[in-house]
Amino acid sequence: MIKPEGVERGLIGEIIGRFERKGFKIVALKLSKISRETAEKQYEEHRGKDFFENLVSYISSAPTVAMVIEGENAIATAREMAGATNPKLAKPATIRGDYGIDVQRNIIHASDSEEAAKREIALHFGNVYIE
Ligand code: D4T
Repeated sequence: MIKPEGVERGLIGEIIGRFERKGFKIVALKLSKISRETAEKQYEEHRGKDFFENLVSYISSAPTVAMVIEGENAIATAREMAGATNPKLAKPATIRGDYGIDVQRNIIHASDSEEAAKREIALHFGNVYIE
């Protein structure tokens, strides 16, 4: 998912392009302003943490781009391409290293397991995306 500042700063094409050039196939794509309820579900595992409220408000504040990418080792590679959660620690040539502002405005979210990917695809695409 490209987070609100990635959309606002005109980085949609740049970020999608990185995944395409890496050889992944974009198999679903959606620009939308997600509801607070959907944001809470996406970040359910972080409920109760001190940053949860701010994170949920932020993610549901402006349009985001959700996408499903397909390819070899997609989950681990996408997370490597995203870089460290904190952009200040993320390496150059990673998405967060190149464009991230701070830990909340870190440009991109990437599913961290197959289980999370399945859950998040269903959350954002429902039965529009059929494997
Ligand atoms: P995601 O899941 O969005 O790809 O991020 P990470 O896997 O790299 O990081 P995470 O689960 O620890 O954090 C999820 C999400 O919360 C934001 N966040 C995190 C925040 O706003 N403040 C914080 O202090 C932390 C740790 C950023 C990513």
